Amino acid sequence: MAASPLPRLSAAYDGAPRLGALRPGIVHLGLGNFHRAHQAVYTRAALEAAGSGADGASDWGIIGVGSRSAAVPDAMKAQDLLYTVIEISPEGESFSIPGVHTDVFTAAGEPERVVASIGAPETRIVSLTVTENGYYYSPRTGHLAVDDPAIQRDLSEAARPSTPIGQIVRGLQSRARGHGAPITVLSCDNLADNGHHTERLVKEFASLLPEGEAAETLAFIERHVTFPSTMVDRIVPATADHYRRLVAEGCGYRDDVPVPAEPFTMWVLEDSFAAGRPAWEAGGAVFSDEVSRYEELKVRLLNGTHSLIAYLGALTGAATIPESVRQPEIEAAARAVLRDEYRPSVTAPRGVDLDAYEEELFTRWRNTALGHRTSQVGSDGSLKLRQRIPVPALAALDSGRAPHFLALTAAAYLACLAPLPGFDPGPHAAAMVDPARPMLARAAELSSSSAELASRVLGEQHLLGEELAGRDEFIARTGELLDIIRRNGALAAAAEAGKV
Ligand code: CS2
Repeated sequence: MAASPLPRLSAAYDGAPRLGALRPGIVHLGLGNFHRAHQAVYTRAALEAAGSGADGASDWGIIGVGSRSAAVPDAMKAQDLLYTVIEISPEGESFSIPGVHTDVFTAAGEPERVVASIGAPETRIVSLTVTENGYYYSPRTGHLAVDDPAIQRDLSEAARPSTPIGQIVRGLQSRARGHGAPITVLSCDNLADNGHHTERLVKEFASLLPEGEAAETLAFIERHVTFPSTMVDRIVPATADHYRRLVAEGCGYRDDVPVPAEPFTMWVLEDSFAAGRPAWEAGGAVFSDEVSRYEELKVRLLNGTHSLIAYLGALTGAATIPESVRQPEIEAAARAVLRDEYRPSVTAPRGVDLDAYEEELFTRWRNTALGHRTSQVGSDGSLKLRQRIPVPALAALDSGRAPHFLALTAAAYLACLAPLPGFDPGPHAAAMVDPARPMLARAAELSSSSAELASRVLGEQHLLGEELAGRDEFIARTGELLDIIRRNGALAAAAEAGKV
């Protein structure tokens, strides 16, 4: 006899965790797993704490805007906009349903609606998780990529913008022309100084509008828009069938788009909101005047070390971060890069103990139940590494120290992503997605040695920014370590990197 199909999440839902008459106050760009397991969970806690639980009303519901793929929006719509967050620790799983979205759609499908939603008077926050890739800035200058065809199109075609910066400016422009109500733009991406960075790009885009429009929009931004910086942290893998099965077994319903996440979660924000905010502190968010310190700490110690673990691991055949970091040579390299090369470049925020922070990171990375994939962390390295490596590498070089393990990170990245004759980086490296692949393939084709490849990619192509492009000793060390990886493997390079 065929097993009877499980009820859908929406049908099985008894309504208990459902918030009352929820009204949208936030438009969120980037309906990925990270947003769904982070901001949505904090918002849930805020709404419950505000007494808007089962029967109350609340004005901080979220309109979730996906970029292209309709898969998550469609699945959420089929489930009454609900989905499950599975918190996964070695001790077991726990399940929760944030239920804070009031609508979801895709920007590619309904571009006018993105502008209208950001422009609506009831919208008081527009938040973003669009990844490093979504900001359309030149890594060389940090300024808006004005020559990018997508930015050009968004500048000439007002109604249907496709880039997040274009969408935000067009939305702000409609506020400026219409009701004039204030709004906060809240970047939640892993970028240094993400608030100021976003503010700069928004203003640069606005200043390129036709003269009168530019002046009107910029004046509105100056007076009525704030851009708080934030530090976001939670390891959130991609959804896979395994997680759908966990929900079916643990909850007895079918959820097509559950989100797995580690138990750890952290959110630090500047408290400068132009039109109010949910009481996110109810979910543990911290409002601080030291956000940039938290952000540097996180982007370097966590994300930077994570990249090294991902690339070395992938090269050794490790599918996941825990499989990678349990290899003694990789753990030793991770500790060395974190302690000796990232740590000297940060100042601990008040009350943060860096030794404890480091130990907690290793505990998080060892979470085998979560199975965060090396190919996921290794993807988009050409954009991520620029946020992680250059500042600490330059600081080390300037103080006379050679950052061997930062060079090893760059070398392991090249070994994974650049097609090298006679070298197979394995399936996990092959699964990494990166917009720089064509550039790396060309550079590999033109290079007859590891040293030459390192010099083309870091020197000529500025993979790690302009300043590091001029530091020959860093580039030469990257080439040497790449050569060791090609000849003797990633573990040998990890073991040898520090022995100079
Ligand atoms: C990771 C991050 O993919 C990556 O580059 O380092 O996604 C990391 O898991 C999160 O930033 C943790 O907050």
